[in-house]
Amino acid sequence: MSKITKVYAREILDSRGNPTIETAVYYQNGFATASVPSGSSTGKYEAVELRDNDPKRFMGMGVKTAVDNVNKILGPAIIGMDLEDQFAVDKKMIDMDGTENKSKLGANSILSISMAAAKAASYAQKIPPYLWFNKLFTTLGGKAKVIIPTPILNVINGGKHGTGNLDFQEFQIIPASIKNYPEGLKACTEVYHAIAKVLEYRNAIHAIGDEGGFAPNLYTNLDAMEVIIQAIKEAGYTLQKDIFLGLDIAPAFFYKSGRYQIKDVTEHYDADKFIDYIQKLHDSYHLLTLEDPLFEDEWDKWVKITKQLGSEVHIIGDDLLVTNQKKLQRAIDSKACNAILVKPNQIGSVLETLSVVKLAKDHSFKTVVSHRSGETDDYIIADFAVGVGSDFVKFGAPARGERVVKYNRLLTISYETQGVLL
Ligand code: 2PG
Ligand code: MG
Repeated sequence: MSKITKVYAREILDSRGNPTIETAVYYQNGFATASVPSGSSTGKYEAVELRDNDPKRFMGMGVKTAVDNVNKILGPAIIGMDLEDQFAVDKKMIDMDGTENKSKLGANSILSISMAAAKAASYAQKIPPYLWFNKLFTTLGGKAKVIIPTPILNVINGGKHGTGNLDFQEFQIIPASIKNYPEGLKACTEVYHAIAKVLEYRNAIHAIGDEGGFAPNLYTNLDAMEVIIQAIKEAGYTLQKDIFLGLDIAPAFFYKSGRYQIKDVTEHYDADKFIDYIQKLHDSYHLLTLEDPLFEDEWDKWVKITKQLGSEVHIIGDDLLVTNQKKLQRAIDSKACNAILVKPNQIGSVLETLSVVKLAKDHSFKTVVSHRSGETDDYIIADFAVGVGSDFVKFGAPARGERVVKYNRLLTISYETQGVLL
């Protein structure tokens, strides 16, 4: 047993230059830190990320209140607790907050301690964090093999993460799951570089968006799909053999007055017509994954699209489910989707994130452990994903430090689990 001896938080910056929280959890012989990411295309029902809203600091984006909540309220309350009793530590903090959405003490405050505690517990036991997450998951009754998930790489950034002229948020490539992880990552990275060349050739600006993917000045979503297909060919790979396509539609960006308003067509679609449009898109591009195809409140229409496409495509609920067990249960009961995006900061603790993954797996939902668009250089979600045996991970493009640190962590784990020491 290792006792928690000290907890200390501070304000740091995320990849967008906004403040976020980093917390160190100490035990007798050491400490570990964890930092919390932040979304921009957030789901309406996510747990609350506490911001100071003080216009004099960081345009209101400061997190000093969250830092104080750790240093003055949550930290002191868990000192002396057993570091290896993650669930007791998490439950204590959840109870202290006492709200459904962590609006009192903040999901960012609670998660920063929760993740740092998990990391510290693995250090204390001299095992890698992914093995510790695996043990925690098994203790909850979950079944998971320690495997490297298949990466979903976001190579073209539109919607809120791009420059604004592509409606869909993420245009993704996914290596075939038969490829081992280093091979798959290599193939997707080569395609990423080929996209830059294709965009250059087309005279399209190829600046980088929030998640490291290109944010080109193309005008239609279909143009972006075609650019990727050309790049796959030019990099020497075959679509649907080596590389598959995925999308995060994230319609909150273009869903206005109850209509889906995309630039590809002049008509403003209702949900039924938008489903027809997506069906055609799938007929042409054979999507492997489709995240948030519809707005998060149109549950009935989610049921319809899953009935229509769910046997061929992983229909992933992100803003729909916000890593929330109750919402996931509703999706399981109503068959509103068949896969879940898992973002620890949407719910705010390791315990609740593990529980969501368990519920998903118990009902054969695919899982995708995901970063946020505002990230830090913390790699811990890579270990989490391996530990729970997630089917997929989504960490952005194979570029920018805060994204590659997670892909590189998976490389380290994949060598380590094959017995190759670095
Ligand atoms: C998403 C995420 C991550 P954000 O919608 O899936 O890619 O974006 O972190 O801005 O919510
Ligand atoms: Mg999403």
